Amino acid sequence: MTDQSPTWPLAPNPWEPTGGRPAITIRNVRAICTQPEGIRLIVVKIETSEPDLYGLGCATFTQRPRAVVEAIESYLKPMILGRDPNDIEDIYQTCYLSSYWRTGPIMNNALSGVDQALWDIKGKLANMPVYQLLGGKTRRAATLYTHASGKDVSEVEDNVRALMARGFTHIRAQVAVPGYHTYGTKADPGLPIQQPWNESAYVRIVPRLFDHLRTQIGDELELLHDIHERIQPILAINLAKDLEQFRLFFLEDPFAPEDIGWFKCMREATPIPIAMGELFVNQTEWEVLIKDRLIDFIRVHISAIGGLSIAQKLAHFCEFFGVRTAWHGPGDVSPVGHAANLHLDLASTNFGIQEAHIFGDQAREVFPGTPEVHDGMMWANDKPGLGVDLDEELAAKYPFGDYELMHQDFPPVRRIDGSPIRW
Ligand code: CS2
Ligand code: MG
Repeated sequence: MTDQSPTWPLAPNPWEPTGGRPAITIRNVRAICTQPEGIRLIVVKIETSEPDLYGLGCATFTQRPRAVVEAIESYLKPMILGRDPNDIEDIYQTCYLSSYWRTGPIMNNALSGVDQALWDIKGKLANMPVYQLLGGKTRRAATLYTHASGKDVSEVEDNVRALMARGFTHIRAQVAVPGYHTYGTKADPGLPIQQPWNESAYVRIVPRLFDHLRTQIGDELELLHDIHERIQPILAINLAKDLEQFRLFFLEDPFAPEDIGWFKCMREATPIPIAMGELFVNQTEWEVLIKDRLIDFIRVHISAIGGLSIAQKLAHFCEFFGVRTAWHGPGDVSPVGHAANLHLDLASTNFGIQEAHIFGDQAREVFPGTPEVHDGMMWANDKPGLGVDLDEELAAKYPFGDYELMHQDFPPVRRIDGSPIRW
């Protein structure tokens, strides 16, 4: 660990009298990379001048991790060394504005790592869990949805039943389109690395899946589905109309961020509840959808929009328009990031649902304090701050793999004629 304190004050607080020094200062900022489950995660650790007082924040952009690490180490760290970790809002704004060109998943994730770590520190200083700082609990725990998939409708049904037996009340169902690589289902090892895709086959099979699930399982279970922006906008509208009869809890990402102009057409065509936003990175993308009440759930990836500070503002903005929260919670959000989601869920009146990723033992050992999941809900552990720690020695045992092979995790998806489409 490098002690940076001799370099103080690199960035003094503008309101400190000349020569004044805040009682506590940031003395080191590090980006820690680990992949205990084979998914690349980045966590920022901010160390302070107080012995043993540090904070952790999620900065995971799994597809471009090296760029995020560089942004943290070369640009944000020099700007915040020596500053008072209490000044979250000012540090957020200073970092945000400092590049002149703002937002984007790289800079936002870097900023989120810093921002969440500062909330973690503030919680520890106050001796309170972060949800207390955000306004206090308005629910016991966060209701979760998790994922069931399968190679055909009966395999999906079996997996749905298994999750129901574990207490889940909300389940996202995805079925493989035979012969094609289908988002949300296990990859078929027989298919080539250039993933073939057929959107007409997909929109035919999905209504059959939900017909099957409603017939076999009944009406009580809350069902969800993710289109993952994989089809033409007009096909998404037709699919939504076909699915209306199955009363989904929500239909996710029917359009790509580039196609937000289509949401008005969707609303006019069908009352199906819509969740949107995991690819959003700035306010111009979500503002109109919320204020015109064109979506029902905001689903941003909190680290991709810049962290907890902006996510809380977004949650409050949504509250005024009757839009609920459904923060993105896949395996490429670290346990620290899941805890940040959870603290905001607990404190938000307009919480809707939380996407769950069930971490295995390895990840839980690397991240002691990872939120518990039981009875279909996620529970905070009530420790000060975000409540999640990082065992650095263990984390180092799961280094990132070969970057050149990264395309194997996210290979290009192509139409049958070979042309590329959105992932
Ligand atoms: C997703 C993710 O959780 C979701 O709804 O759409 O699985 C997404 O594909 C990944 O986060 C991409 O890295
Ligand atoms: Mg999704």
